[in-house]
Amino acid sequence: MFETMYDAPGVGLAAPQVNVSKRVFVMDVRDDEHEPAVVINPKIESAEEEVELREGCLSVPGMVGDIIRYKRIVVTGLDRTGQKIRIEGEGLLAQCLQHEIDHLNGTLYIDRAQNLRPAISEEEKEAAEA
Ligand code: GNR
Ligand code: NI
Repeated sequence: MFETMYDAPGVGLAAPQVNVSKRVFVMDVRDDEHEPAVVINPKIESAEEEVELREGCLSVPGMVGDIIRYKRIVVTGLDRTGQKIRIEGEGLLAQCLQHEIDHLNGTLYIDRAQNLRPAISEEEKEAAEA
């Protein structure tokens, strides 16, 4: 399967997805504000405001669904050197943090998502509209 997160079109990857039973994940939302991060033993300190978001998962290829997530969250944990870190974020960052922490707890978005459906690629969408 994947050897690094960049082998797949993902923004995050949790250890259990690659058969490592440890509470650790990597994340790179690929925007200008946020550096890639390794987070060990993450803990959600606070979370606020629920929103329904479209979500997919590398462990459930080709599907998407709608799931209720918190809009903003604060997560603490350790970085790859064992230093304490605190990540505060919203948008895709907040969604990804919740998704990866779910993986560590054995939960997949499909356990809670509504309207689970095949993901349609941009090419397929264009073809359908043509
Ligand atoms: O690549 C991924 N995209 C994504 C999009 C919306 C919400 C969560 C994610 S995480 C996912 C990669 C993955 O499955 N990580 O566990
Ligand atoms: Ni996932």
